[in-house]
Amino acid sequence: MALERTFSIIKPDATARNLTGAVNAVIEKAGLRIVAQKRIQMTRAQAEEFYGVHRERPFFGELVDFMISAPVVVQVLEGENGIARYREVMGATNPENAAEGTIRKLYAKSVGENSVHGSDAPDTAKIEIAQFFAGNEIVG
Ligand code: IDP
Repeated sequence: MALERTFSIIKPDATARNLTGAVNAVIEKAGLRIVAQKRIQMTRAQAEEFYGVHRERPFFGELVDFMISAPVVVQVLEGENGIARYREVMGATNPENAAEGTIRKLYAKSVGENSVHGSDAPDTAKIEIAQFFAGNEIVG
């Protein structure tokens, strides 16, 4: 199977607790390669654009405030079946429902402050990667 790329964010709750390396260890052990990575402070406009699909949800304001509350680490991950594989490694959105050994089971604080983002489909992965990385910043 061909390698597939997905977009990942290590969210503010994780960076604030110095868990970037711990999260990356789970990612790498799962066979995904980090082919681009940078630590940034998201602007409100960037967070609103990124989570635009959730604009009408009751938690949208809270989610945007959270995403700009501390730096995040944005990443491109690559692996076989990379999008689905990373969703598996992340675990369920609500850590209470996440499987043992997943990033969210290990580290997430709540359904909102849940440590990581991963793209849910090829078209969104492409859009999300392009929002944060230029082509020459990704080295596979
Ligand atoms: P996902 O991140 O597992 O794909 P989505 O349903 O797409 O989950 O939600 C996007 C993000 O919005 C979640 O990761 C979480 O940070 C936040 N979120 C989802 N549901 C809630 C909620 O009920 N309260 C607060 N934040 C939420």
